Amino acid sequence: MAVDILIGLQWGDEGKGKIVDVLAPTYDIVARFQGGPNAGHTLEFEGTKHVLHQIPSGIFHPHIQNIIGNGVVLDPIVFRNEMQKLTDRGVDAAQNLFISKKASLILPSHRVMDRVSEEALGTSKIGSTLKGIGPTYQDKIGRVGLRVGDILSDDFRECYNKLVDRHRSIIQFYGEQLELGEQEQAFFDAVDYLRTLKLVDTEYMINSAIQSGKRILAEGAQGSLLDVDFGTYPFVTSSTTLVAGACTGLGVAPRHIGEVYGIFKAYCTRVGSGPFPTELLDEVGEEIRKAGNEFGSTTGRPRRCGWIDLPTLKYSIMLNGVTQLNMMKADVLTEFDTIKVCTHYKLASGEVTDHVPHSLEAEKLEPVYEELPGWKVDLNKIESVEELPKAFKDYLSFLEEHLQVPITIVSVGPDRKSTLRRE
Ligand code: 2SA
Ligand code: MG
Repeated sequence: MAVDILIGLQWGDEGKGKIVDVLAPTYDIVARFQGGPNAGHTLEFEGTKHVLHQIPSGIFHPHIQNIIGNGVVLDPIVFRNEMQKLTDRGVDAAQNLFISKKASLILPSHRVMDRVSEEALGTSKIGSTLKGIGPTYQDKIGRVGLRVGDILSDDFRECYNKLVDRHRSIIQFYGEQLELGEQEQAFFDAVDYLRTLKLVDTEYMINSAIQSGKRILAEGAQGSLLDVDFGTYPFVTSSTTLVAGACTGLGVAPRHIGEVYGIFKAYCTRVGSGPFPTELLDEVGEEIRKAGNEFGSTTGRPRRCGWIDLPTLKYSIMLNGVTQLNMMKADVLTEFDTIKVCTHYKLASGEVTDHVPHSLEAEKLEPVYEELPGWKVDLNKIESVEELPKAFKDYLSFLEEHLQVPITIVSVGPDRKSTLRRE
C-alpha cells in the first residue's frame, strides 16, 4: 500500500486541515512530517471550530492512528496545551497519538532566538510566527539539537543546560540577556507529560503499516512556496514542505508514494513578508480578506490577499507530482463581477513567461491577467456538482486546462459538509 500525501500549493493556509478531515475516514494513519507550532490547521464540524498546530488532523477519528513524524519540530509546552484543549472537548488524543523519538524539541530559548533574530533583521524580517521554528531546525542541521527520544535518558537536564548555554551566548551576541523565567519550569513539566505518551520509532510503525496494507495519509503544513529550497527564499519556513519532505520526515521511500493531493485556494494569500506577485493592496484585497476571514490561525495576523497565480501553481504541481487538485474557499469570490487569473509573468526584460523566475520581487515582474466572469451565486448553499453555476464551472475548466491536473474536490464552505466531489 502507498502513502498518499496532502500538500499546500501556495503560501500556506490553503485549507489543508479541512481536507485531511474530510479524507481521514478512509485512512488508518494520518501523519505530520514537517513544521511544528507555526502551523494552524482549522477543522469545522458539528457547529464547532478546532485549530490544530502540532497534532495531526486525524485526531478526531478514534480509529485513526496519528503520527508526529521525525521531521517535525515539537514544542512540548504548546503541545501540552493542545492536548488539554482536546481533552476538554472530550477527545482522548493520547490513545491514538504516536510521536517519533527522532522529532526535534523546541526549547523556550529557541523562541527567544527566533524573536531576537527577527528584530535584528529589522525591515527585512521574515515575518516568522516566532514559535522557534527556524532556530530549532538550525540546531537540527547543526547537529546540536535535542530530540524527543533524549527526554528518556538520565542526562536530559544536562544536555538541555548545555544547549541553553549555547543559546545564551548567541542571544548575547544580539545584545540581549536570556531570561526564561517560568518558561523553564513549564518546559520540564511539559516534558514530564510527554514522557507518559507513546514515543516510538515511527519509521518502523509506518513501514510495517505499508507492508500490511494500511492506508496512510501524510499531512503537509505551510505551503510549497514556503519550502526552504524552492520557496521565495529567504522568506520561507525552515523545512521541506514538498512531497520530498514526507520521505525524509517520516522515513518513507519514494517508491511508496501514492496519490498527491494539491490543495489551493480559488485566490491566493500570504502571511508574513516576501514577494507576492498578484497581491491586491486595494479594496478588492480587503474584500477578499473580509469574505474569506483571512487572519492567521496561529498568530491572528491579517493575511495578504490577491488573485490566483498560475505560474506558481504550476511550479508547485511540478515539484510535488500532484495527481489531484482540491480547490478551497471558492465561496469567498461570490460577490465579484469578474475574477482575475494570473496566467503569466511579464519580466523586466519584456519576456512573457509562465516559469517562476529566480526572484518574484515586484520590480522584476508584472503579472499578466485573464479576466473571467464571476458567478454571483452563493456557492455555500450548493450541495452537488450539478447545481454549480456555469460561470464557476468555466472557471474550473479554465484552471484545469492550464494546470493539466483534475480538480477532484471543491470546497464551498468551512464545514466538513460543504465539500463537493467531482470524480
Ligand atoms: P516560521 O514561523 O519560521 O515558519 O515563519 C517563516 C515564514 O513561514 C510563514 N508561515 C506560515 N504561513 C502561513 N500559515 C502558517 N501558519 C499559521 C496559519 C500562521 C499564522 O495557519 O495561519 O497564524 O500567522 C505559517 N507558518 C509559517 C511565516 O508567515 C513566514 O513567512
Ligand atoms: Mg493555517
